Amino acid sequence: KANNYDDAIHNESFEAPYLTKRITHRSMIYDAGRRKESLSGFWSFGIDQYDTCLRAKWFEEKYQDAEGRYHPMDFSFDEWEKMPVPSCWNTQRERYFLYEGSAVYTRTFLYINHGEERVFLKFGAVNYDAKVFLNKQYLGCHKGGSTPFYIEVTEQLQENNRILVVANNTRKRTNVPCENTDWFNYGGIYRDVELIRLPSSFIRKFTIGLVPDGSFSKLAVELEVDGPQRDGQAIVAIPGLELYRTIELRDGKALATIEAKPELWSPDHPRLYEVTVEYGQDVISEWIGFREIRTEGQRMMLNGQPLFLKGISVHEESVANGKAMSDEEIIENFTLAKEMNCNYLRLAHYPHTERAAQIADEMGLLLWEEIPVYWAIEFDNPETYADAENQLTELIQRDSNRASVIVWSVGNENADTPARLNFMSSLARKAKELDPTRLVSAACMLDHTNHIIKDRLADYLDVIGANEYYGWYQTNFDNLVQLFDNSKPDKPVIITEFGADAKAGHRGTVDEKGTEDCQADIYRKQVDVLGRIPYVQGASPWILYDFRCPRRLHPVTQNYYNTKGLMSEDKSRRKLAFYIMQQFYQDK
Ligand code: GCB
Repeated sequence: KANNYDDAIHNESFEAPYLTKRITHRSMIYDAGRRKESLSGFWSFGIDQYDTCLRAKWFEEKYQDAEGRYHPMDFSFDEWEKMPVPSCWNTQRERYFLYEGSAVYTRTFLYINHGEERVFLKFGAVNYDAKVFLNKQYLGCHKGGSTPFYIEVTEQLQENNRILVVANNTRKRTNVPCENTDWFNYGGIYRDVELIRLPSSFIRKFTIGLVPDGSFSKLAVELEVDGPQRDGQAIVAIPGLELYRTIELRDGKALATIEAKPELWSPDHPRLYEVTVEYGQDVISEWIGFREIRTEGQRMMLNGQPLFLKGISVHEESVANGKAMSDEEIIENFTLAKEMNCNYLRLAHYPHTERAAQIADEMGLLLWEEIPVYWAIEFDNPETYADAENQLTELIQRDSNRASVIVWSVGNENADTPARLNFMSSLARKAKELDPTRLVSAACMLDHTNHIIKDRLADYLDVIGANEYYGWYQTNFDNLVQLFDNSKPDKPVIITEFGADAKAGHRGTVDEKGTEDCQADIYRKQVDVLGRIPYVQGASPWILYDFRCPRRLHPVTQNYYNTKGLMSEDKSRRKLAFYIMQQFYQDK
């Protein structure tokens, strides 16, 4: 009783005030092109279904006796099983495959100061709610399952450290996404955990990009520093352009325009330049491409030239690793997209790893990046909005220098209600405010009663994303032609989704649902129509390969997979429709 253990354990609302401190985009650090130190590897791991760690404050490690035993003897971190970080617990142990809830991760690590003055912890992503403790102290809680977060730990670090994370992937109505999605809800710390060592004053934000004025001759640079040295000079160097510029910072900020004529980045010519920025002791050095994306009436323009987006949608998933995809798996996906003659991918339905955009920069693929404002979000809940806006901000800041990224999508298939319009138009405005150089879009639901592209959100978008399943969910295919005849958009339309389920190798007639033949027939009809509509400026059919989905119970054609892929889930088999897209894009 002396330690209040009973009180804690019986306290139903363990989300006590001490756990409410939030980690948001405000603590982000621009970290591409910086040296980091990995804390990834094997961590002690315990499934904690009843949140006893939080209720009984295991992280305080208070109850250790002289023999090193913990009281009550409900846990022993060092004897726990080991779990690789990054990974999804679902793919690591068969018994955790369907687990949703809290799990505790902890490890010890040594820290030796190398002369740095400030140190930050970076988590690439934890799904969904992450409560972080260092040396028995609560550091904060991050919400959002797919974006990175950062915590300054300068004051808390010692030579011997214990870090502890409670990761909780419980689906909730109030979350973004909410509890119902058409994909698998993986759990865990599934992207890298790293330490970043920095001088007392350092570059917190850095963006560089072509000024989108059609001249292709100016670069805009934005810098923000943190620390006591708020006035000073930064040096921006691009050796490949023989460019070396000093930029003055006033009160921690600088906005500068530099004359430069880089070779333009495009899918056919993914030219990257090494860019270095120095401020005092701090240095960032990374490879960056320069290109311009904009719309002109109903057309998309890349570097001043009309562009048709030959795309495919893709989830962040592999059979072996779930969302914790390796570089090799990302490269494999992008190589398959290229084999299909794609120049573009829609990264659905949440931010994929930052490695995806870095690899797309190198391989020459354009990207649509999205936040999981998916289906029936609590659009009238201000906290849900704050969560969505925070995820959007974290994504935009993370990928601000990736030439491959051309579209920020603020959501997918949400019914056109007043609350939703308010919520998503605010997100669209936010995206524009944070990044006026890229296009803002959303995958809209169409009016399938009157067969017309009609969504009030379209007024706030640069490009209209349109999901349609004519031939599948909308059974009468002919209505697609009607839909295009009825619609008079004043901006480009990208068909963000169309498709049909088909089990790889399952053959039959075009009328038999779930066969490759039926899927291929729908694709044939779709591309025949889409190819003729002038304002349709691209497509990203649903989807490159089959993915896990708890909603898909058909034992023959699905077996807990969404089988709308153009390939089987292990990517070993191309379905007939793969070749139809390949041909369509070759001819386009
Ligand atoms: C959609 C959703 C996507 C689903 C797909 C389907 O419209 O945007 O997430 O997976 O349909 O297969 O039903």
